[in-house]
Amino acid sequence: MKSVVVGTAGHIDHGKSALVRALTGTDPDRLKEEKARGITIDLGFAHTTIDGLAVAFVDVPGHERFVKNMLAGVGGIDLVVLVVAADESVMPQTREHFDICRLLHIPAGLVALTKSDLVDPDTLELVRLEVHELASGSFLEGAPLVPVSSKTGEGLDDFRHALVDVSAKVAGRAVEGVTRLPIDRVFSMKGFGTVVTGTLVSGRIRTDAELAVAPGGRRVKVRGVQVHGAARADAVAGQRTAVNLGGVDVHEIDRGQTLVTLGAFEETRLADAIVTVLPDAKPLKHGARVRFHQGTAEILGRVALIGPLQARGGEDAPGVPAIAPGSDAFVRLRLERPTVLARGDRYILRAYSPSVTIAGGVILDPRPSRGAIRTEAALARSRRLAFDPSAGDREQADIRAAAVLIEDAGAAGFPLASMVSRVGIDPAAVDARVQALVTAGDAIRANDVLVTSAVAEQLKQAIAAALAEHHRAQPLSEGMPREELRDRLFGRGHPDVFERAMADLAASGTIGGRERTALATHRVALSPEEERARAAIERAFRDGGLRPPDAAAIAADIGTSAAAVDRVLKLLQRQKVLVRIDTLLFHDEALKRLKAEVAALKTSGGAGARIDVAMFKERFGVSRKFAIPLLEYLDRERVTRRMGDWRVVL
Ligand SMILES: Nc1nc2c(ncn2[C@@H]2O[C@H](COP(=O)(O)OP(=O)(O)OP(=O)(O)O)[C@@H](O)[C@H]2O)c(=O)[nH]1
Ligand SMILES: [Mg+2]
Repeated sequence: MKSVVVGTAGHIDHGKSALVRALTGTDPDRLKEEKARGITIDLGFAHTTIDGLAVAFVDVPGHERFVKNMLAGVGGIDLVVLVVAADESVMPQTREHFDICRLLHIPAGLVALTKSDLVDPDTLELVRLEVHELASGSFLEGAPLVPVSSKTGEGLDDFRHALVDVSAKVAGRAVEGVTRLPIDRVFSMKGFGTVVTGTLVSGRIRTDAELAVAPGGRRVKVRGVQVHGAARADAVAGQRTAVNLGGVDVHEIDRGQTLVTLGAFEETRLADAIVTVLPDAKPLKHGARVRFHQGTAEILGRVALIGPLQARGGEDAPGVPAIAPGSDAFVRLRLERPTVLARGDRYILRAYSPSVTIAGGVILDPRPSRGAIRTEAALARSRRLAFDPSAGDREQADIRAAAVLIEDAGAAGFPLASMVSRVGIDPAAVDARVQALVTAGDAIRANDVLVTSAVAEQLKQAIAAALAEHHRAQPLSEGMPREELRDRLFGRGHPDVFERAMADLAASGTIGGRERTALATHRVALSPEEERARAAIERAFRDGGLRPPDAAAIAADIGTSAAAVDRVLKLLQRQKVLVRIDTLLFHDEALKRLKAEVAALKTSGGAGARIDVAMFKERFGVSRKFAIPLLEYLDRERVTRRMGDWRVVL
């Protein structure tokens, strides 16, 4: 069954609650005080089925003091019923609620001319004209305008038909997206515990699911789900939903928090956005203190002006002092408390005092990094992030925005996971969008992060330059240890980005080496003196076999400096020509031969399978000074195993 969430809107006493009651049989005014005073104070809820369409109503208060409650209800609605009493016509909160709906880009709606029983046809016609004028040029232009009387029931059937017609044009919501339920009510139910309600704006909620309450990140378990007053296995986007939560007390949750998929959102206190200032508001000044309304949350904050959407009259000025009524601009919102936001979210701004609605808009980047905003660069960045909120297809704009955020991230990389909340891409579409960015050359993927091609290129150049410098300074070194190279170049970058650059450099044949990384063109360059030393040293160690020579003696013999001999000895060790055992150096060939000969003792059988120090000394013609370290070396190499005074050949 298709379901829609319908919000009421309109001036106080115009018959919003009475209409909902007439349509559903439920009085949405549930508070004692509401019944006593005959006005709506907080949100009310009721549901019904019309021609196979499940309709959930969110009834809002008309009183100007309770607009903040109205705002908590209007966030998730699919369509609005603008209620105008025929005996009073358009009044201040008719306009304010209507403005809010426009700023929030509520996609569809219709108008109920209530209390039709109280007026004559001429008056009704006059009200009709006034509503026409109000709606012209808006999403309500051409919308059904239905006279009704909740008292006599006249017009209710026409209204139901009109409501079904309008609902048919409402697009469904992202059922497969991340779960997001802005909480509008929290209460405790005997035998159940904590229950929260709200309009599920995306994703689904299953019984037994683990979710988080954000901000705060509190983990909760879904014990049960209700839609339209009936228990369900799950609720899907677009439904009014009641969720019974385990693991949390009713006092630990408030309206304004959101029930979300674990880990899907990062909390934020900064957001870049487009703002539209209402025509009859005062100019919105840089630094103005405002009330920010999004979802069911109201948060105090300040507005910083980045600049106009488009350059005007050839003049492009970042950091304008104020936004004129009726125009729009790029702003950075600085909030006094954290919340969860996604690109594409609509919001409303009300003045701090008196609290009247002054502006609204759409979030472009819910987690910008701090930094100067009243600059040409910040303005240019905002323009690249912008999209037309009334255009349905955001794909191209979102890919453009992703490119900006990937640029912002630099070498730290932009996590793929942020494509969902920061770019507003449906999780199911992330892979395709990433592929588009990679194909277009806007990004390079390194495991789970993205960087720009420019950053990847810079990093590769920096690696090559660092290696070239290393080779110049230490020509006898075969290269730099990988870790040292990474620490040197990449203190603040993402390790996967470094690995990707290294892999690319290796694949293109620019670098090589295993334990140490070197430019492929690098050859260990010996000076003539070093070359002479190398040849002499290698010969001396090869000839020495298991009785290697003293390095200092060689230096004296061939008349090279001790420093050159030292460098050559290190080189030969790195090249594994010489092998260090304790304080001694042996030629690798001598050790290999030794291992083979000892191992061969086993196959010759008999007592040969065992050996002690004396036998070893005699057999290999070495003194104790060499015999002990060599035998221990053989133990380590698992050629022999020590058993008391003996060693068994393995
Ligand atoms: N004669 C007549 N009276 C109506 C009609 N609809 C509502 N009323 C009366 O108008 C008064 C206000 O109606 P509500 O439905 O509470 O108005 P509301 O728009 O919900 O008011 P708030 O929620 O406080 O903004 C009540 O006394 C209703 O009985 C109607 O169609 N005809
Ligand atoms: Mg009411």
